[in-house]
Amino acid sequence: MYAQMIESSGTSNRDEMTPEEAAFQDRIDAGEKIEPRDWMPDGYRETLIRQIGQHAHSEIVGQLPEGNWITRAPTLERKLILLAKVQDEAGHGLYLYCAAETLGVSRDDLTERLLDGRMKYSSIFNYPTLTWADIGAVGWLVDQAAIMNQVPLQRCSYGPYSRAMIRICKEESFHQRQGFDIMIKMARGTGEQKRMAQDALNRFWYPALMMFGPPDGDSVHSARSMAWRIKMNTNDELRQKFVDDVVPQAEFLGLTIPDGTLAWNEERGHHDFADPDWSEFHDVLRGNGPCNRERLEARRKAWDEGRWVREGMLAHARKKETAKIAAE
Ligand code: FAQ
Repeated sequence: MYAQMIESSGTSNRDEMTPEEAAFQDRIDAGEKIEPRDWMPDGYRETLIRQIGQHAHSEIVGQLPEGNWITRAPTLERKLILLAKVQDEAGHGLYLYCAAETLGVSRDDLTERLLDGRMKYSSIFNYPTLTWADIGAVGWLVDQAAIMNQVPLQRCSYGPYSRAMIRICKEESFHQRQGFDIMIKMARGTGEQKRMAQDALNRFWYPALMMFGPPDGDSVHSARSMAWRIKMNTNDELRQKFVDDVVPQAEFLGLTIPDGTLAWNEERGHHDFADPDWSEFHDVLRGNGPCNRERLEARRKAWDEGRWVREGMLAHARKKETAKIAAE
């Protein structure tokens, strides 16, 4: 099916390519990395800016639902671990903004595109973290979904993005483990703790499935992005892999995935499962999720209140540069 979509998008139709585009596609097909100074089609550059920028915004906005629990973590050890995790997410955002900057877009521009609605961040961060068990569910499910998507991206065609992914994936693995560890404690704790763990799974299951994007038939960018190796798998392939991995983990925890249709399909060698409510997904993307307004407002406030720092840093850098030129 994907071969057909790529064909119909014209991406792999060599007859329609300019000699430069054909040579570029040959490099991609040979598994070469594209570096910032290399020639690239405008569409390749724009797709990368969109995906990397959206990814960077997700890491930064993703700090908000977890940051919300730093002061309320149940022990000092949990507080330290959560603090380190949230700090890692900030670092991931910065690596990714740097990777996007190599494509000729500034961080200010990317942030403005986010704040005025031209760019998105992951739908998952528009859901609230209501209890401590939600922090476990975010690490277990959200980080696991993020890893599932990002491990293949380590092999993507754009050098700076693939290298950023290598470092990010190492840290995400630790994040997933800390989430699963919280879930083990909660699921094996008191009856009330186990109920909280189940409730967190109930609320995060379908939003986690939505992280992989719309079903393949509705994914507007997949065919082109896969031909360019900006994306390595389809949305449905990764969603299936996630479900297959998480089912035994939920069994280990003694928790029930909130999907009555979930069953192992011997013929396919995969689990059958129910789709999320895609109308909810599109509604969240349109800005109508439970926390969309709150999240954007927090980003806007941080951006406005940080203006004096950015201006101060710039003035300092300019002064140093002027002094350097004068001394030469
Ligand atoms: N949320 O044609 P496709 C993390 C949009 S990092 C919002 O399939 P594509 C770390 C899509 O942009 C999580 N929008 O799009 C962490 C497009 O709209 P546009 C983020 C979504 O790009 C953990 C439209 O729908 N990871 O969690 C979503 O080929 C814990 C059509 O969709 C990345 O960004 C969505 N879920 O595939 C932090 C990984 N799905 O732009 C803190 C890199 C789709 O035309 C705590 N990104 N859309 O207006 C990707 O791999 C891809 O961009 C996909 C979407 C797979 C997300």
